[in-house]
Amino acid sequence: MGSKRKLFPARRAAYSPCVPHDPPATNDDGSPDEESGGLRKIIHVDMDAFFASVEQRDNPQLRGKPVAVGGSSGRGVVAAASYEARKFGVKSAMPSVTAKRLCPDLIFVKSRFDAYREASRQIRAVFEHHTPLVEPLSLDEAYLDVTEDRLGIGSATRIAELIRQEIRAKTQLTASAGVSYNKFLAKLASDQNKPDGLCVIRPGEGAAFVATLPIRRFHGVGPKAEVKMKRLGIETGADLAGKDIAFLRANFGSFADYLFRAARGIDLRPVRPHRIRKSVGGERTFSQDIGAAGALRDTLEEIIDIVWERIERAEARGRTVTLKLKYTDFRINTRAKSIPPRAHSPQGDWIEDKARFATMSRELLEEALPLPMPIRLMGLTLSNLDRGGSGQDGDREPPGDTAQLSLL
Ligand code: DCP
Ligand code: MG
Repeated sequence: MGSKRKLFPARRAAYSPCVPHDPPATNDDGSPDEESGGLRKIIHVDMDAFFASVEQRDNPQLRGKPVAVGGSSGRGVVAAASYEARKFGVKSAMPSVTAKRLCPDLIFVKSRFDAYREASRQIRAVFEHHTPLVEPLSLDEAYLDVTEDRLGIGSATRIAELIRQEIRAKTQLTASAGVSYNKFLAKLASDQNKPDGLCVIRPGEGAAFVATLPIRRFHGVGPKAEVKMKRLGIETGADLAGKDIAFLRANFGSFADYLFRAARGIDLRPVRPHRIRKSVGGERTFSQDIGAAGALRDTLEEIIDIVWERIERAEARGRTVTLKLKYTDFRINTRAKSIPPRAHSPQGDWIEDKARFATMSRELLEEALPLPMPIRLMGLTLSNLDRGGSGQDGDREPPGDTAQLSLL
């Protein structure tokens, strides 16, 4: 989710048949739909400008104004931007200084994770009310399989509308939902009519929907892959669908099979309510190699900030910090530090605050100095995670992602 790209007006213009109706589990003649890959009814729910909306809800003075959640200092990054701020181009993961330049009236607000967690618990209760098959991806989004819903409502579209209403009633926040017959399409659909929107993609419509999309909207296609695809003449889903599997394998290796299916709107992954996350982390590749101790320390601080935010968002608690360095000759060096489990404490002993995480990270770097040569990449990971002590959410993993995500 971290690298989300928001181009709402363009997307809406590109595809608009999102009339509320339900994806049937079968074709008109009653036969199972090939493309539906198992007749599921999937909803993806994603809160609108989540952290920023919570702040606007709790402080009326912020309503209707451009708001960014995050630090405004030199090294700060925007975690969330209100829709008023997005009109100026402000978005998640943008350096705060850039955001301020784009929108001089931008109001920066410090994050309050307790409030976000509380809202997250409320929305999950709404989801669980309708189905036990809930796969949270982060505090503010989840996949739901409502093929057989608890209340026997039957219509996935109706359930999605009810969920949006219930969320609004319980949290005074708005959610967008996508309804379709697989996870890939449901997630694309929830993004389609944001904010406060609903979009339904029925069996048979997936391929046409995907054809219109810029390839950047395909989950997993980051800025680098985008550049490469454009060089190969692939700008949209239709361009991608026009390439055969041999071409895709030659150019994208193991990513090819996913791309081939995605370009046809096919995704067979089930909704998995209990995904086990092994680690949370992030890494940064530099445009110029770094060797000086001062620059290394500064970079580490940036990575600490971003990774800790990610840890909080994932509600993860872990015991081991790992520092990864990739040298200019591509050799990788990792060093780790752990807090020993404390047998007499029911909770064990976890790295529970940022200060401790930061201290352990700094110690790891100091122990590595001086480096034998400059590095091209630095990363931090928290692992040895809590498996359930703090509640149901600590061990969930983001969608189909590797546990570690690139920072940029
Ligand atoms: N978040 C973050 N850093 C990022 C991206 C997101 O801290 N790089 C946090 C803040 C967001 C929350 O996660 O409010 C949810 O992320 P989303 O990508 O769903 O973005 P929003 O909910 O803010 O906006 P949207 O309406 O586009 O979903
Ligand atoms: Mg969101």
